[in-house]
Amino acid sequence: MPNASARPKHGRRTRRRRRPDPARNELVSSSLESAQQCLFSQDYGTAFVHYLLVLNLAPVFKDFAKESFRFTLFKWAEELDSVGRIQDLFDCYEQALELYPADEVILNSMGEHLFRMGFRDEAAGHFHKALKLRPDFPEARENFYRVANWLVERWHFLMLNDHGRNRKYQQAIQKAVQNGCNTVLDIGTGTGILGMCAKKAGAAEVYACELSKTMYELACEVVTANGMDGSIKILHMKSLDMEVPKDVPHRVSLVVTETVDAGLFGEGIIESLIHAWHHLLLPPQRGENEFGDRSATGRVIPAGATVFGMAVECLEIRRHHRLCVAEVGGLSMAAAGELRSPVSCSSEPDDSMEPYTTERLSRLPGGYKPLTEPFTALNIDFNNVQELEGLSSREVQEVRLLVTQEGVLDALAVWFQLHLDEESSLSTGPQEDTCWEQAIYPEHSAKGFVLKPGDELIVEVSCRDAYLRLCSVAVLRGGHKIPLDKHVDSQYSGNPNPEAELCSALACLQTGQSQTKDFCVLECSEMALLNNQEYHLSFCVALAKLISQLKVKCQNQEQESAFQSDRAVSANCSSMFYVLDVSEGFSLLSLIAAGQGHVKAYSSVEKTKQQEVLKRLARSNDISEQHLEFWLNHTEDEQGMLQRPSREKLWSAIILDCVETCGLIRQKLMEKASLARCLLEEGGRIFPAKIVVYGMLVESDTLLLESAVQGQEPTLGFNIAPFINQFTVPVHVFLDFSTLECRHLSESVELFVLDLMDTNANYIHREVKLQATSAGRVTAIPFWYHIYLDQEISVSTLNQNSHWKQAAVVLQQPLEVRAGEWVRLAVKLHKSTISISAHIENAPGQME
Ligand code: 44T
Repeated sequence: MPNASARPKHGRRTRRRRRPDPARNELVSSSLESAQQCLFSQDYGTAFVHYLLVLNLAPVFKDFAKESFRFTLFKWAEELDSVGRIQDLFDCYEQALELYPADEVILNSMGEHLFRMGFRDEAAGHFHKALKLRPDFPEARENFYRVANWLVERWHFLMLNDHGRNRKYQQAIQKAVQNGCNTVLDIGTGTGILGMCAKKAGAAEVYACELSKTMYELACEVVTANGMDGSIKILHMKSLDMEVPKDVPHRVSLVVTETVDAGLFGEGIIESLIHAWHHLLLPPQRGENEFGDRSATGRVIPAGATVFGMAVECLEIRRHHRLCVAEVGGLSMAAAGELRSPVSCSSEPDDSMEPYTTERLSRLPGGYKPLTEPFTALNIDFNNVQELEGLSSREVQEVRLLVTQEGVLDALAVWFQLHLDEESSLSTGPQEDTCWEQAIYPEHSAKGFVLKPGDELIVEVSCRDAYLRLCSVAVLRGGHKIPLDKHVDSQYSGNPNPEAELCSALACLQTGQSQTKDFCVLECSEMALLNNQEYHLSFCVALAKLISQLKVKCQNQEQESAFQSDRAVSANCSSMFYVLDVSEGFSLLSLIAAGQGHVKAYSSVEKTKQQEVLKRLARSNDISEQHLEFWLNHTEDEQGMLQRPSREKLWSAIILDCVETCGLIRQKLMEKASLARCLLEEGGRIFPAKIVVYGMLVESDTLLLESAVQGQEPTLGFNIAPFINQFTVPVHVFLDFSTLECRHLSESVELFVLDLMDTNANYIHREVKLQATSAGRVTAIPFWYHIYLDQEISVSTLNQNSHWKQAAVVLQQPLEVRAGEWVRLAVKLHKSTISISAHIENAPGQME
């Protein structure tokens, strides 16, 4: 990775006064002149090299040349980016930062490149640095807010606000230290809290490691602020890379860790503990009082865990992981082939698949129905290294679950109890009042399989690649075994038609496809979008309306010109209308457009498998393949995306994807809309035409707990909040407003209108007054959108079947309101980021 902090070492030599050197001065001034000339003639690469030479030889020019140098850098980087010279691009930024290590504009811009390349952590670090250098730098602030979630994940706030969890860990650590565990290692220390607990409990030596750079730096700050910087040694490394005596002088008697995710093993706790037992911990205690001297043995907090599972019916999970509809926007989906979400734990291992996703079951819209009693999937002793090592080689275990309620098998939900020691444990179960989410293993293969009371569900439990895997394989009903997975079917029960099996295997060999992987993967949000019939129907109707209007217009024009010129006109109306769909990811809208007739539609779907699905659907829905093109197959790079088709034709409609699944307006939406408008034929339209943003005043403690460490009380007596709260962001995303625990303090109100057909009509700042309907503390303003395809047809991102989540502005200071009181909201839109501040309106105001 580019190392932006590399700085030239300023030795004594640079401080000594230089004697005038005419040759050098000559070189500097001629290079400076060349740099300016090259800049003028837009030869940015050469200009950049000249500037580098000038500024390295004559740092006195740094102030003078700063603006032009930055401009040159950004232009040159753009060019390098467009031709894919990524390493060169980052090399240039590094050279620039060596010259200007504290230049927030360069840092921010490098962050943007890093982000686009997928280096989110590094990007976030750059934005953070830029913002520290200039806190009022709006671009860096906006970028930082967009990525802060990656730097310091939101669950840190939840965990620090979870007093029950904090206290239990503290007590367990205290007890262990009092019982003789004198040397402690905190693996994955986060803010440093567990390490500090050990020190406070009286441990003689405390070590901590943390692999995230940001968290490591944060832990150092926190430990220093609590006066423990001399007594806790924090290492920025993965525990797996630690060695005795290089990193820790000798083996320790206690490892404390909370490196567990909702699926228990996702943060690599098994691997970390196996390594710790082999390299970092004293040998475990074997039996009671064998050695008498407890300090010579090692142990782990938590001591172990029990994992539970349960089969559930849940529509919300179903619509994010399986295709549930037979028809979408007038298209039959029968020929789509198998579509899967990227979360799968099926019998074929596939690295691109995550075995589980996470949800807080209690907050799922529409709730869930347990179909079985909870069962114990696994018991694991963290103090037994043989058991830890045996996990991955352990046989697949088959568990039989008695079905207690009738319902569709949609997923297996998993949670666990973390046994801190013999006495105390934490539970992440769906019924508990904790911050924990549950792991969800969605069901793919058993499309809509209805379980009945008395059935037995056979679940395979295994541990592969250090993940716990759960897979429903079959149902026992009335003495018969009904397999749930067709691959399992052919593997275990023998195929009833071996000839067909052979043919299909041969076909796969010829096409180079693996037989078992012949499905198309869609993101969960893409799957939910496919299942959203209302959305597609709205587009279908709006598109049909537009095309018929354009046809009428065309006919009128034809008649008119025929009348005027009194001769046959080359009939244009029978020719095509062009529709471009620039939706992100998988979208059926181009196909829906093509289905209108006389439409040639261009899709932006990039992935080959997804293109194949669209082609199959075109064929099966009697849409000529010639009416569907893949736009990105025609253009070299993304920048060419919004160009007109090669022939002299303008677009009749351009479909823009304007709201991200997380609930925010897409970045650069307005720029795209302006560009798109220039490419429309007369009477052509952009879909959507406008977006109206709605919001509401709410009181929600849940949102506060996710946004910052709350309250004035120090956390377990430690001063942590001010440090981690630097990473608070004002806008929360991926909310489910329908299940958010909150009190509504006002009606919903129109906050903002974004007109995409006339961007000049947009304001960037608006004041909205609204009346509190009841008394309370306004802590947040959730917002959502009505997306108007035309004057009449709109879709709301708040709909029950929406693939969109909602976002909310969390106020820095809660605002106390009385019923009937007026609140003034200042709503700002900077680029595509909404910010809102709220004030009590003293004199009763009028609605705008
Ligand atoms: N999320 C829980 C996971 N680490 C919690 O870098 C529960 C999620 C969650 N450092 C909603 C609610 C909740 N060596 O900072 C991280 C990580 C670090 C290591 C050094 C290692 N081998 C590791 C492994 C991980 O440990 C920290 C905590 S891990 C995740 C904990 C509230 N959504």
